[in-house]
Amino acid sequence: MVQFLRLAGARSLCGRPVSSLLPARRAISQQARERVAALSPKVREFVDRTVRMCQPADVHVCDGSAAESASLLRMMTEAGVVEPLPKYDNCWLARTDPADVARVESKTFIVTDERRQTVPTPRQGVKGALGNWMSPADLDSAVAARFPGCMRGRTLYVIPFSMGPVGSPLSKIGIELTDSPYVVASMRVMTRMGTDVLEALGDDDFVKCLHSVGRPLPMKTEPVNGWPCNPEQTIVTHVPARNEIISFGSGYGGNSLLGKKCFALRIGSTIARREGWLAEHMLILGITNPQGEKRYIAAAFPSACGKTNLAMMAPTLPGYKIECVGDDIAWMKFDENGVLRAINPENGFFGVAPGTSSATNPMAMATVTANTIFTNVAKTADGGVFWEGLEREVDASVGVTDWQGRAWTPGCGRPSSHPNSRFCAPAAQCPIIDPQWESAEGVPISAILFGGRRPEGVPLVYEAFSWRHGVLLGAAMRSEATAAAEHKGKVIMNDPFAMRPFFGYNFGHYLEHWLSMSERSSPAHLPKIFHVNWFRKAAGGGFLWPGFGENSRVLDWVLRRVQGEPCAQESAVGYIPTPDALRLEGLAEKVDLEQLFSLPGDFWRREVEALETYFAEQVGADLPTAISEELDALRKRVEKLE
Ligand code: GTP
Ligand code: SPV
Ligand code: MN
Repeated sequence: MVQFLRLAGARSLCGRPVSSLLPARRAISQQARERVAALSPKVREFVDRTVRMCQPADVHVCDGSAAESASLLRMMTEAGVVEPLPKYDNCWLARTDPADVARVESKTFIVTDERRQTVPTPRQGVKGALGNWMSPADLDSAVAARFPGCMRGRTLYVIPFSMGPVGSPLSKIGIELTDSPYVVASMRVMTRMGTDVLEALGDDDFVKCLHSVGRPLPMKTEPVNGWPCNPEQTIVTHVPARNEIISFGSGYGGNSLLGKKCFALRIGSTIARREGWLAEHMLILGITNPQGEKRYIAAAFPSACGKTNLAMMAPTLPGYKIECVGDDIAWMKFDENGVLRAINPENGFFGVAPGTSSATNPMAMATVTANTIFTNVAKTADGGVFWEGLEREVDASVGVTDWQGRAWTPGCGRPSSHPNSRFCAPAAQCPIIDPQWESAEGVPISAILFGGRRPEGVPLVYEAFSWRHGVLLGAAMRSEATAAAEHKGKVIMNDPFAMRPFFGYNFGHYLEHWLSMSERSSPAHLPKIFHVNWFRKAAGGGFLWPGFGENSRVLDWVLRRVQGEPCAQESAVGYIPTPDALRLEGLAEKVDLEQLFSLPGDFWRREVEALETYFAEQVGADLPTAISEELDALRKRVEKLE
């Protein structure tokens, strides 16, 4: 049984967490020393080095057990960091400091000797928007300015975790050292974590992940909402050459659950480039048609653009079945037969709460009723959760407390939940989790979708003419800004491959890597590439397409294309469905197909121009010739549009 020596006795006095008042301890307990001594020499060296620098009061090596998690959650409850939600089974609510609610792209860096390894050289006078570079020397000073003594009075947790099923040839192991028990509880949901990972690791190398909330005890000022963080000093850094991640100051989401965006995408994409595979911001779903034929599809949409929803979709088209492999990240590799095999490296869903309801995503709703940690949602007086989108199914008259702990009533003028509030739930609980979701060799991918929020001009679906054209579709992705990062307003932003915040290396080199992938396959096996847009709006403002379960109609067309059905016609942007090819029978409301598929010439000429400018300003000399040739060809095709 685990013991949380110092904080176990901390009780909340008048709502004030006592933990912050405890004096720093000098010595690490004997028990902790023994557990650290039992680690492999490489892990021990990492822990020892971190203990010397961060000076925690104690060290706890996580075993990943349910008892350990329960004990941590109890301790956090007593300290006022989380509270139980008695309406459900083992569910918890955390409220953060309102200054720590999303990923911080502006404070995220990739560390390489040369700037150009990390980012293309933007045109002079233009600010680069494809990631931030930091030199190794600057990283050293950033670490020296933040980490010494940063865990004083706190426990350092050692989290051994596997991205991907433990032991799969496609999986990778990391060790996260953190002073946040919330991170431990969340990592247990999001990754395979614990003693069996240490056993699988043996003496091998691993991705080193160091995280601190950056608030040693005693704290000089009380944390807001009992959530320690250090927004002024926040920094999220990655060193591909050393497979190392160092994150300071934020306890939230991708800033602190380091297996997710930091490892699985940023460091992951650099490993993938070296080893010849792809680490992508993509959902993976299985789809079975009425004839019983099953295929797998991967899809890249930017943050908060519908990956979780599509991955768990309840299809309205009769006879179809959707099963979920993953909702956020795909690691994909062509096998010896040229088939693209994908695994979901994660073990849970860290999904956007607002908008999730029994009407839009019943499978997600069924997933989050047990063993789930909610962050920054509202709660009801009867111990349940509430957020925007649940108005029809949760009785708000019982009394609602908003995500900042204030009384909330419908129509009061402010949202009950933060727009980037999240649920963190075990994937295995999803009622439609795919039987192959933990398959060691991965599932075979037949189609790749790219998409985003495009209120104007971009049709519901179109298919790339070729792999090369498909790579342009990914490179040309744009979308309305979202609440998942620190952007303001609804501006249309370039978000190539939905990876702009997550590239681990120069985007131009990433494009070369994608282009080269077709050589690993054959026309019979190479996935077809599509672009989708559920978010086109009518002149009046409403969405032209009902979305959610109705997106099965688009997947039906995609599947028929994969099977070689001639249900497509050429357009300026790619193949689009022939008239009547899209199955619309049974739709509750009539859809204006003409508007949904129209290709306004002015819009597309502006779009191509904007892309030319973007590539010239942002990618410059690193843009592969194949991509500029594809864009030239698109320009010629849209010149003829009315
Ligand atoms: P991250 O976890 O940030 O990567 O986001 P995500 O891509 O998984 O997005 P998610 O599925 O959580 O959807 C985000 C928002 O888009 C929610 O508010 C959904 O209700 C909304 N949404 C998802 N699918 C559709 C759709 O087909 N049509 C419309 N109109 N909205 C959708
Ligand atoms: C995203 O922003 O794409 C997310 C949430 O999935 S986070 O883990 O914070 O990156
Ligand atoms: Mn995401």
